[in-house]
Amino acid sequence: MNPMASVRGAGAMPGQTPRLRLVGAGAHSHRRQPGLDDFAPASDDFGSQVVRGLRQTRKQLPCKFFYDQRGSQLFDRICELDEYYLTRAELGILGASATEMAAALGPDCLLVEYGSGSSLKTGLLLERLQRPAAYVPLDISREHLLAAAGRVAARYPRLHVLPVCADYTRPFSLPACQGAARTVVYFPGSTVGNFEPHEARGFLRATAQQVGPTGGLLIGVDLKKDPALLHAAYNDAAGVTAAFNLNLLDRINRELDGNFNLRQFAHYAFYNPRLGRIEMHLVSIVAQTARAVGESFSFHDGETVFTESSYKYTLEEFASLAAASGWSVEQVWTDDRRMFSVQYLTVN
Ligand code: AVJ
Repeated sequence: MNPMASVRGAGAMPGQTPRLRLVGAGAHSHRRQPGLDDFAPASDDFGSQVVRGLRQTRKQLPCKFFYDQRGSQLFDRICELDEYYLTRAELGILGASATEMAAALGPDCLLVEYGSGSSLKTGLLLERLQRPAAYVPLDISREHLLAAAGRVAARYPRLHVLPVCADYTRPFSLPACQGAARTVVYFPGSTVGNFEPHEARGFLRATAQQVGPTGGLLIGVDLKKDPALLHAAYNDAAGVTAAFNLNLLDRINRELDGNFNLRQFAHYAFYNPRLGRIEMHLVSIVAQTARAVGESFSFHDGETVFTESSYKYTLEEFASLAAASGWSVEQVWTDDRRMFSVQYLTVN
């Protein structure tokens, strides 16, 4: 499938001006594809980070590399699991309160979604926004991004959809958009939990810079709760989370000429109450050596590769994190079981 066809899939015929406006290349983007602002890191970035992570005494791999096409598909399946309460709770909050959220964001806002993935939650919000200036889905997975941008554009033919392929932890510029009253970053899914607290502060400060003094941030934040519920959410019975975690090694095999034996690694996730985070690891269940990027990496029996942190916050903890990073929490919405929160922050 030609992704452009789907991005332009708002009914435009050849020679006709598409109703979907695809403009605004940022200063440093690479136009690998027309209509896409592409800041995606070159693939050697993956290789060098894998080598760096696996050379350490405590081996680790950055969780952003989970989201290749296969990983993004597995993540979508995670969101449908019984045990993975996060997505359902967040969708419930949006369903109940999207009108209030849209009112908080105000008219003519430029909505930028970080890590848009399949843009599943966005419709609820987009439908209630008053004259949105544009929707900018931003994701590291180019194929997933373009497919989702195409679906949003087809569903809302009058909306400007301006996809940006970027790693939002690296510098990038937003597409120019005239007539926007404010820029609001939408960061759902509690992905902020993947950052170490000091990284979260850095990210929040950078986001405040990105949106400017009139900007806002609508963010999903998972809350502290019974560790048994947290544990189950990352150890689903169907093994989808395990497949998601192991896909990282498979991706190394596919893209970096690796020879990891996936049957000799196990998914291992647990809640660390002292640090208030889920830790996800891949445990080597035998002593072994694997190769990738032309290097070899040895593992002791029981040695782990740390693949993801998912921090959980209390409302108070998150408010003080925000305050330390240039933001004020304006409004908080939660589900009745207080599992999850969606929060609207404005720049101080
Ligand atoms: C998308 C980062 C929020 O931490 O819950 C799901 C990713 N990892 N299951 C999370 C994830 C394992 C997810 N975030």
